[in-house]
Amino acid sequence: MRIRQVLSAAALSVAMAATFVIGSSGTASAAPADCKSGWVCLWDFPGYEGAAWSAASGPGFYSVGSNVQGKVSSVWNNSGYSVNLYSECDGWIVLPAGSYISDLSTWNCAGTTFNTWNNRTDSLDVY
Ligand SMILES: [Ca+2]
Repeated sequence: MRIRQVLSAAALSVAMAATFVIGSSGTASAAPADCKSGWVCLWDFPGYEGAAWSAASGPGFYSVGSNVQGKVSSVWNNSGYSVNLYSECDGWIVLPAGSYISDLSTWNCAGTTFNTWNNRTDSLDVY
């Protein structure tokens, strides 16, 4: 007995994960300018590279997006507000309007077993 299977070729369309603001993501020349005016942008990698998440709703308290949860390595505050970054580290990082940090591993994470703020940011306050 022959069992004939007809396999429809599944179209493996890979939906590119829409990375909101980063029009030129993946380029070696990533820069804070990739973060639109009015946005607070967070990236997986240092130097504003990799998966990104942003908040553009103005003042408020936000948890970082799931695509960079536990991953944030660089940040740019291109909003007109001040921003505090929070994590399990003691204290917080204050980002005045227009400021950025290209590598959070250069910031000491006190009060924990973690050495730095790299991949630690889990929420932020825009005010
Ligand atoms: Ca990271």
